[in-house]
Amino acid sequence: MMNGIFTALLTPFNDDYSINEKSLEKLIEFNLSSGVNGFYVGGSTSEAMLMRVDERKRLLELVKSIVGSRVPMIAHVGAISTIDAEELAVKAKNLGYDAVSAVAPFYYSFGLDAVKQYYLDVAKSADLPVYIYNFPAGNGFGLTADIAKSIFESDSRFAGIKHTSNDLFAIRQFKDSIENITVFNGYDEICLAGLSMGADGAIGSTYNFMGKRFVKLYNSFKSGNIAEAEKLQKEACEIITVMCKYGVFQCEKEILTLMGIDMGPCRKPFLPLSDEGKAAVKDILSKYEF
Ligand code: MN9
Repeated sequence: MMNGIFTALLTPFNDDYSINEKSLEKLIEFNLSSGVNGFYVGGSTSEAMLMRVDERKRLLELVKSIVGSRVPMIAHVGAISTIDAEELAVKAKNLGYDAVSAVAPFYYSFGLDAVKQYYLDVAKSADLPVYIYNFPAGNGFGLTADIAKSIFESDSRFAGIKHTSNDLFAIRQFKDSIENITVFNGYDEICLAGLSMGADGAIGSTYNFMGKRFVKLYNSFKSGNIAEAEKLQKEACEIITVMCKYGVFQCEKEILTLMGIDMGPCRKPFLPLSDEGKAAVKDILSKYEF
């Protein structure tokens, strides 16, 4: 069973938007030294939806070759097209990933039966534990405990859910209606709340530079030091509030670049960080310790 803090890994790009392999290695080593418990590779944070399938496969390959077997790794393989998701799932399996995850197919407002079939196809192709990526704000499909239960009953490979939603009650319902399920909290700004509703861990983008803080928060929560966990969450929320204002991924890349890991730009149509955003990031770096 997986648990703890998993970094949803960013993808450093060169100025021509190709993957910056040197920075990727630095970013991974920095995260491992921060004590994170695993990596979620090729998800929203990696800008996977702005990459071609061959680039997504290359990213999975690069990350696995750098990390090896040091921590568990989940490959996100979700795509609008089942064929693409299956191809990525096979790649993840062949590379030795521990599990796959997939966002529901989007854009065409697929019906529930189509979504279920997509998940079954992904599970069969991957032949690995599958984590459903529930991200209703991003793709319009909201997973309920009833739907999750019917998917989990259809194939024993379903292992968990990455729950990127503010519906905290749903975490409790997933945990209580499906035996042995692993639930990861998805919004870092409510990490502690998610843990207190039964989440086994958290997967998030801000852990790229705040891994140490959230590992400490997780350990504090587990050992019953709630005051410490609340303090860590409160400060993280102050930081994330600023990031949400100027662009979460752009701010994360800027912070890490200032910390010495050249992260480059986000892919278009993401806009570059504004001058005001850059100043706000500098201010964050001067106020908090990472
Ligand atoms: O992977 C991330 N979700 C998305 C999880 O980016 C959609 C979160 O870590 C958020 O970036 C973060 C800021 O809202 O909580």
